[in-house]
Amino acid sequence: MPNVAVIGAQWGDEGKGKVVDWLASRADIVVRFQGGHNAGHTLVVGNETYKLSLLPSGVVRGKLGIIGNGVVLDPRALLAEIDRVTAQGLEVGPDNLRIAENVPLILPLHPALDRAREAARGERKLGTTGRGIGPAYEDKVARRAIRLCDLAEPETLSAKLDELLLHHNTLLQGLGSEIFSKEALYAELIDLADRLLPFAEPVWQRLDAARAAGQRILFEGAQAVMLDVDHGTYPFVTSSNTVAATAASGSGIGPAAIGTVLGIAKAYTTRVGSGPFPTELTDETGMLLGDRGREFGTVTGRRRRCGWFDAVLVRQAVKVGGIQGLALTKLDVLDGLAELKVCTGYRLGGETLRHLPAAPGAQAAVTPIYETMEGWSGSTRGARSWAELPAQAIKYVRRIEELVEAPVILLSTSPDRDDTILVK
Ligand code: 2SA
Ligand code: MG
Repeated sequence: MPNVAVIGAQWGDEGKGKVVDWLASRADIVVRFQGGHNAGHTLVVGNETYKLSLLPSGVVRGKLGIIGNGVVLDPRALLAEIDRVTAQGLEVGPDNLRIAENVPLILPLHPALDRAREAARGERKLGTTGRGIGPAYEDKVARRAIRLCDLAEPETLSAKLDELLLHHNTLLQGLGSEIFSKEALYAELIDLADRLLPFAEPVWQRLDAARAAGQRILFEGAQAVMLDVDHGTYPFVTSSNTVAATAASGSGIGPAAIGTVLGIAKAYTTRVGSGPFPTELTDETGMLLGDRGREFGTVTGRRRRCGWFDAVLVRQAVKVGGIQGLALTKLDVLDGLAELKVCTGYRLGGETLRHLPAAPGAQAAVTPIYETMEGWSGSTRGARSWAELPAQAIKYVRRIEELVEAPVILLSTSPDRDDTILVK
């Protein structure tokens, strides 16, 4: 297996966790390169269910996990997650988890600002996860972020906190929120330093050495292309680049090392949070997909919006995200539906579009052009070979490949890791 990057091809929750887990067993190192604890992966291993947010999925499989510089790291969330999986019997320590020393930190003022802003937006809220992801990336780009390495330099930390608080307390006051005291933040960070610093290192060196030694690296994306800060449904996006190219900049390795790019797509579409969703179903079929697919957010428990497969959107994700092959998940949720619809284009005014335009007004106004396909009556759940699938299900998959212009190379037929069909 060459190196592989796994990214979401829709709006997240495509089932990346399971596919990453499946691939992790064939890799030596698993790297997170963007996002933070807004991500949520559910891994089912035997009788144990792990809910991971920040930890690279490989740690469940005894692989080395790396948190790259492109992530925004909430130290308290990380330590809580480590404690949680430790209680489930896993061992997580500096031997199997390394963190980029230059990773920016999420501090308590970031979720406070995230939530205060969302509240101020009212009806126009973005539907963020409230984890402080956006404000933390803002601080990184504005060059005032506290980074993990700063915890080793108390004087640097103190000076940077002054600058950070000057900025944030002004903002928080303006929003009518509580402000933060430097003393408390400083004391907390110094306190966390002992537990966190043993994980810190220039991870780019380790990745370089791994590459030289022919080790296999798996890059684990979070969120999805349609939530990319450049290529997604802006402003209803997350604050990082989620495309495969970010695997390089977000971990400190060249783009040639990324290897094969695998996109994950559900056999239908879901979205959590606000923003345009052309194929959304607000009727009984939408409810059915949500109930059968158990469409609730891993992190926040929010009910996900559901709709038909949007081939225009996934095709766009394939192109801008650099996706070379797709893993299609949750096909079984469509079992037994008499008829299926697939969106093959949009109508806007008198025009037919084969892409999602960038302007928010246009994104909200497009209406889907559907192709209707016959459903299948048999079950695809738990199928482990192509031969076990109903003929109509195979037709559906083949049609998706044609429309999105990428081959389906993996098919996942249940949350169980072994219920996976390698198509080619
Ligand atoms: P944020 O918090 O600033 O990243 O939110 C901005 C938008 O990005 C969306 N977003 C997500 N969408 C789907 N899944 C995500 N992670 C969790 C999961 C979601 C959960 O994997 O289950 O538990 O609710 C995720 N993270 C961010 C978010 O909904 C906003 O639209
Ligand atoms: Mg998720």
